[in-house]
Amino acid sequence: MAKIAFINPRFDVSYWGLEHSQAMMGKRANMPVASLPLLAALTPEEHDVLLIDENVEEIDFDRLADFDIVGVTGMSVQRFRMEAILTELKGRGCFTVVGGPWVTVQEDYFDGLTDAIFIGEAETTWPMFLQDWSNGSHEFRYEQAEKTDMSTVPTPRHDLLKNEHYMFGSLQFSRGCPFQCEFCDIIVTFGRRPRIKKASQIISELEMLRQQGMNIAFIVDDNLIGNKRDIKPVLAEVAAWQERNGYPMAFSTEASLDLCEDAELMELMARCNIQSVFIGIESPNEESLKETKKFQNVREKGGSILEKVHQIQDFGIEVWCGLIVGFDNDQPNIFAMQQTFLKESRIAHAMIGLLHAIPKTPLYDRLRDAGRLDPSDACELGTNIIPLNMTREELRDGYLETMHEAYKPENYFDRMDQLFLRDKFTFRAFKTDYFRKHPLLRLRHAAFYFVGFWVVFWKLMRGVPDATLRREYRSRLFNAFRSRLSEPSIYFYYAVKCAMHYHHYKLTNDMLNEPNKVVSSFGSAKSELSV
Ligand code: B12
Ligand code: SF4
Repeated sequence: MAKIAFINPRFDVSYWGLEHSQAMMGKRANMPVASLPLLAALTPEEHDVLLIDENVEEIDFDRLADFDIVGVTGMSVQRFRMEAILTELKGRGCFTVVGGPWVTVQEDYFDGLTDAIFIGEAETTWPMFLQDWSNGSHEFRYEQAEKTDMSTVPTPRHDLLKNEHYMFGSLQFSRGCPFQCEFCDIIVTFGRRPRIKKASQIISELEMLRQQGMNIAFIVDDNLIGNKRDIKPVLAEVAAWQERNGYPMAFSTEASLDLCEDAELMELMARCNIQSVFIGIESPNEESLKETKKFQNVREKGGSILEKVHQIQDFGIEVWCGLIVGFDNDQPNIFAMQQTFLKESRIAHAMIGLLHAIPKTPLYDRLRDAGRLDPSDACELGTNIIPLNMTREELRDGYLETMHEAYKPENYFDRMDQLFLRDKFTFRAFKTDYFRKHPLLRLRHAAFYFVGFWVVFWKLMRGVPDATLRREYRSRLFNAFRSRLSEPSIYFYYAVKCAMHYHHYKLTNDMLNEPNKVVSSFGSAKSELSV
């Protein structure tokens, strides 16, 4: 029997982390990483497992010195903190192992700090390693010969997480994506053939999340609709579960833009109560999309990107998006193009990022061969790529300017008001037959959202230090309240979006004040390594 701990290192402040809003909402992190509870479930029962998420609790290094194995996970943006934690653990003589997205693509990054590394998925290699370790004959590098058969993945041990500190839970339906974007490491690691869990597995997981008091969850799939045919029956069963249980859960997820082509799929998602989708739109510049092989976003049928986004919104699913600047085909006017696109998109939340090259991707290889990669690990300029049609400083400054424009209150609320007030967006999920036939459920939801609205309103008025912003939120919220009086779900979400705006706004302004500490997808500048 071994004592095993898994650690998820803390994230620096980022667009996604919503750090500036969380404290206001009484939470410590947006969501737990999905790997921790899954690794616990993959560990045979005879071992003791402790999960530590540094985003919600301190790491007790003294206690860890007693553990037989300490595993660390993490993605690129966590690499400096992973390194610091491993250094501290090694200093205390711990046996350490590392897995997850960063070591998968940069295998030698933690050399000297770890006793074993796991490349890619670990459903078979983790139990195999434990067996080897028990026999005293473990290897240094583990990589699965075959991709994980998703129908065998156990229910993650959500019960081992400190769920009360998260805004929402996480769960996974599928892995892999059929597309071929040049910058994407997901297809390098998880492949282009989407693999989906059985509905029964997902339902067990939903039951578990419910037991843990979670009623909102992010479906962490790379692209939920990567295999449209096979995901439909799974969604139908999840929708039936929601109906049987009176819709206890609400979801958001990630999907590709071709979602708009399939009304049946959108209807199933709505019936599951998937309320919003994050879509990688990346660029309104068609040449850049072609360059990066994001062909699914290049206009063929069904209209322009904007029209496709509007179709999904008009159906009743909210759209969030990712935008990238820095492609070879991007000229300095790309920043204005992105701003215009966003303005017309009615999308409130856009994660604007600098193109960066992740090791093992085709983009990385191409730029390395062209001598256009900055090998330095520090990222004062926010990315490791050397752009073609502008200087690195121009790219960084254009990125900051685009973020600034996107989250200026007047621009953000203009997008919100176009969607929610002018065009009267409603969540399709609340208009399905089931909801129509269950007035009591409608009433319960309405009461929940009504109370929720005032709670968030109160938190905003107490938590936002800037009086001008508070005034802006107050007037916007009263306006939303008045315009959508009979639809509490809408003004509740509007209030939540004010809280999110505060995070984006503060993050952007902090970056503008210190441009050499730019926060990006590649991580914020290496700051301090001490534990
Ligand atoms: C869902 C998701 C998000 C969510 C949730 C993130 C979160 N905090 O959990 C959101 C949307 C918030 C998000 C944000 C970001 N993300 Co993200 N995200 C994903 C996505 C699509 C799925 C992650 C997931 O939950 N997978 C399911 C779990 C079960 O899989 P897993 O973590 O890989 O774990 C398995 C193995 O890796 C292994 N394993 C993992 N850890 C360990 C540890 C040990 C010891 C062992 C033995 C094994 C092991 O075992 C598990 C079972 O097989 C991945 C793509 C992907 N498929 O990995 C990108 C990904 C992880 N994200 C990435 C990035 C860069 C980001 C952002 C910086 C934004 C961005 N894209 O620019 C921010 C980070 C900010 C933040 N504070 O979270 C990159 C990381 C690149 C890299 N190679 O390091 C990825 C790979 C995709 C990408 N290229 O954009 N992300
Ligand atoms: S659509 Fe998304 S997940 Fe799929 S290859 Fe492109 S970037 Fe990767």
